[in-house]
Amino acid sequence: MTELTAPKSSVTAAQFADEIRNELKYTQGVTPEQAKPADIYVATATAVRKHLMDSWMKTQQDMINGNTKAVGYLSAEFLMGKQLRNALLNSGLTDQFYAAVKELGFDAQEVIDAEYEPGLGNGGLGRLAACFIDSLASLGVPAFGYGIQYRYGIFRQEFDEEGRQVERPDYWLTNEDPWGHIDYARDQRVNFGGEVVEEAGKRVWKPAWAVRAIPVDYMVPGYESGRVNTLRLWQARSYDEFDLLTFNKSEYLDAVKPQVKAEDISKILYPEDSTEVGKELRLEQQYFFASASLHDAIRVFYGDAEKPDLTTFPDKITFQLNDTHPVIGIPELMRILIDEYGYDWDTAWDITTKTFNYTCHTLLPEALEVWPASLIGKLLPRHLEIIEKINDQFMHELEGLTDDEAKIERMRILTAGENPSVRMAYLASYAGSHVNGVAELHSQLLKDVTLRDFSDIYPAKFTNVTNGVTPRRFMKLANPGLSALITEGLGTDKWLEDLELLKNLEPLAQDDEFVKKFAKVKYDNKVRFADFAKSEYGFKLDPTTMFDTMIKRLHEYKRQALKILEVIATYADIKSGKVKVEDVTPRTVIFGAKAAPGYYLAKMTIQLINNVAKVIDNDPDVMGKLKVVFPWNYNIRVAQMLIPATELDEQISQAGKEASGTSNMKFALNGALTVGTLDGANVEIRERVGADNFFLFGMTVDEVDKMYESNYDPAKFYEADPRLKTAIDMVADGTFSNGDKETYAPLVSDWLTKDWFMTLADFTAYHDIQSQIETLYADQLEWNRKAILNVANSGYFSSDRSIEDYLDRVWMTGPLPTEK
Ligand code: 26M
Repeated sequence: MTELTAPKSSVTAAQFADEIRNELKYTQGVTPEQAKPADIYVATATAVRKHLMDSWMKTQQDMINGNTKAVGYLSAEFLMGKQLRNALLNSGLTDQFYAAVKELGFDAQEVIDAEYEPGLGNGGLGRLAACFIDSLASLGVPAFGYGIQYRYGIFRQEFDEEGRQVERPDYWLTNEDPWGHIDYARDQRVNFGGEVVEEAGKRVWKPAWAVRAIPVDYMVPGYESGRVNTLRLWQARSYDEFDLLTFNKSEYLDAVKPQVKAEDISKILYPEDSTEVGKELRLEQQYFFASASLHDAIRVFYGDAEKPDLTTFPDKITFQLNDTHPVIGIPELMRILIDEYGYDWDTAWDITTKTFNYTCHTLLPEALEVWPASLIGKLLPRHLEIIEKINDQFMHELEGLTDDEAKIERMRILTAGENPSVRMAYLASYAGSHVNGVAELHSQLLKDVTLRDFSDIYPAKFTNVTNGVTPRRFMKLANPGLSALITEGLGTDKWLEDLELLKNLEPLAQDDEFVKKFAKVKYDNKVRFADFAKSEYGFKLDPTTMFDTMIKRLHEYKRQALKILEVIATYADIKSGKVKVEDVTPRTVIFGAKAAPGYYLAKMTIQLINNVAKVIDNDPDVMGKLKVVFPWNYNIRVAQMLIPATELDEQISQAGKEASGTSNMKFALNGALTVGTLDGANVEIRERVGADNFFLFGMTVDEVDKMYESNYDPAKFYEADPRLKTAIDMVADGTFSNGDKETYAPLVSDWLTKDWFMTLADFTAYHDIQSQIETLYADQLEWNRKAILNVANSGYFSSDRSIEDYLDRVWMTGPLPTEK
């Protein structure tokens, strides 16, 4: 770890208050008397940015002038969450902020609330990118995050009267964005369309239209590292080039059409996160940010030199492809090197293959991006030629490596036949230096199944890097109570930089006094969440009940259906008297999930959960025993409130489907116990925290495979478990739809006839584990002991450790040197 640390800022609260006043006056033109919380927020953010400026500039200088290879993290999504408190923490100004704001006569919470959360991501993949750039900066590794500044982030979710999801536009830039600095002078031109012609023996791309890419820079301050990296998000603007011919005919609206189209490119984040959308605009987005970012990196390291020596490019920066979304960057770098800088194919290929690495985040075959060659040809004709040539070279190379013709055929990047398409994961696996999955099990399945042929031929490329989360945001900021207790228990706060130190909490799990303090922190967090849920959503939560949480995108494979069916069955058990009211462990079941707008069954599941919640809430028979709430518009802010308040965490996906999961790590680090399957990173969490401290249930990957082979029939499971039958019958008979039997018919029919993710097959096991959970919960001291053991043994799941693994296994670089 780097020696260079930013000591807690020496600025006093009074000085910081003056800085805020100064910004109010000279940047915003308001007096402290006129100021509203939103003004104080902007002034504070502006002041904090100035504090970071020297470190930011120095980090860039050290990167450009030194010999440390930088990292370029190419990602279509960065789900950053609010910035203010994180920036204050990392610039050592937190205490000064609270005191200064008080001095100015404002409520700090209102100032913090004035920031609008940027939702520039769908879920796990986008949040991982945000954790990774935090860790890169905290470790002092020079890095750029490169992505898109969407005008509209992930939709704002509302529920209508019937409990259905309604999507509202998320116009997050309605107010000032004090963190983003638009750098007009460092724009890039991104070309599209047209044709390729032969000129003097060379293939020359004559594009038909172009978009101006303008970088918006966000500072990424490291924690105690003295380093500040850059998140560079591109905004699409049009060039001021009217179609003069049309314009002269005074057809104004037609003349501005291309301009409007250009600006559409960065307008919206696609809310689908698994099924292939295959939309032209999406490919435009991908090329837009990949191309701008590669040109930007060349400019950063070589200036505007006309003939730079780009054979050194892979020594300057290594690019990580966050899933297939930026993979079009591979043929783009080939094109830049060959067409713009005159390198021959082999040299360009050598540079390109040394430059890129690829992370896969899925196991669902339908989520692997495949683009029709015709679409690529229309939008990027030169790139299609290059991809064809890469494919030819690849086929040729394979012929030298294997005699298995079927295998060679299976591995085609460009598929054969009438309507060929380009498999982006294959392109990345061939052209990239390294390919990694995001948890042990996932990486193994990639090698054995999804990318098996590639791993057979290029075994050395494949590796694993288990995901991680940043303890700064998800412990220190989200859970100040637990953080203080950990610091007290360990006698140091160094754990925030070296999370494995949490291991030293282990003996304290046997110290009843400590366990009671821990329980108190958890209880206070539950009260805090209950207060928040009251004011934000109007929910009445009882903090003495077990808080049982399932937060993640709504997907069939994640099996929110399994949870809600168990809730329904429990409800029926209480109603029928099968379970005595006094034997019930009172639970508050909390869901948070957005469904892709076009995902029919996922949206229907949301509707079902909302209506189960309503029916239970209106039923005096279960009052105080069972409650279901579904806070709408789950986002990072809600996560930061809810995770610390949770006691039981649901990670119940079908084995072999969740690549990793990252909320499972956040929960363990915040002292929740997990009920989960052997899927994704659950496997590693359980290994570390100990089987006794984890509620395992359900089929394994092998059992799942066998069940598919034996022609899985969900109806058998429906018939075999009376509780399951009752629950499904209640959904079917209109109990949760005012008697209407049609409302959930498609869902019920899917369960009984398809149930692709085997919710029904795992139902009985999921119910059986509940009595273990409840028995342990009845003994609060034992429960909390186990919760502490989860915290103590989860230090591995810091994103700092993930980044160190990437540095060692993939990027082969490290921190900038520090001055002694
Ligand atoms: C693709 C094409 C077109 C439009 C959108 C997409 C797309 C966007 C997001 C596809 C997938 C996207 O995200 C997938 C994702 O979040 N995967 C999750 O990644 C996490 C971090 O590695 C893992 O922990 C989760 O298991 C995995 O589901």
